[in-house]
Amino acid sequence: MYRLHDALVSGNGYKCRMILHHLRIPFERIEVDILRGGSRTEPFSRLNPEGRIPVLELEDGTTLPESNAILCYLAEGTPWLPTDRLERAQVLRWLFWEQYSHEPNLATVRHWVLHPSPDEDRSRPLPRKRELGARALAIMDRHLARRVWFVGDGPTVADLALYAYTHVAPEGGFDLAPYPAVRAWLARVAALSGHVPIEFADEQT
Ligand SMILES: N[C@@H](CCC(=O)N[C@@H](CS)C(=O)NCC(=O)O)C(=O)O
Repeated sequence: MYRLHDALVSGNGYKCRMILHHLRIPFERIEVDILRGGSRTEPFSRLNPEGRIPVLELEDGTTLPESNAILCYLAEGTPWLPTDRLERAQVLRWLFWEQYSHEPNLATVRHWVLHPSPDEDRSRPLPRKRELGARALAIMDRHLARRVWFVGDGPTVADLALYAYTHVAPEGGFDLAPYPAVRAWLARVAALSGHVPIEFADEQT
């Protein structure tokens, strides 16, 4: 059975929980206390030298870090990852974009707001992060204005990857009111059968 090294607060972990539930894949979930350095230990560095969750551990002990790589691995051979060359490349385009232009702004601001640090002054980088986060939401809104899903005719891992930190963006102070297409798409993703909320801890066994 798969093991997912995970943290319920994490949107990156949530992406993996979502696809596992959608595909009804049994897994064991291991909660890592990332807020107290639980992923920065020597034993954990053998799972992921980067010291971060999520990490998917296969039955033979092979480990796969990086949420979007985990999404692709699990979705292979299912409609969640298209086989058509261009559609698959478009999915990858949104997964790479999420990691470069979306998550570093929306997820980081949410983390800073929910878990203020006494040791780090984040007031200087915060306005720029907010600006870039709003820009990412505007790009999504424009893309979704005439589309139901990010790529093709059905939901793919691109939708799951982008849903994870978009739906909790208000926790970081982002107002979704100016992005009606994003709000309608969030509702569509949440209405999919097999969808689970972010802090849903149950495993599939
Ligand atoms: N690019 C990675 C980012 C993973 C990441 O940032 N993980 C965070 C939780 S969302 C973490 O483990 N933080 C704990 C730490 O850095 O010590 C992915 O998409 O999986």
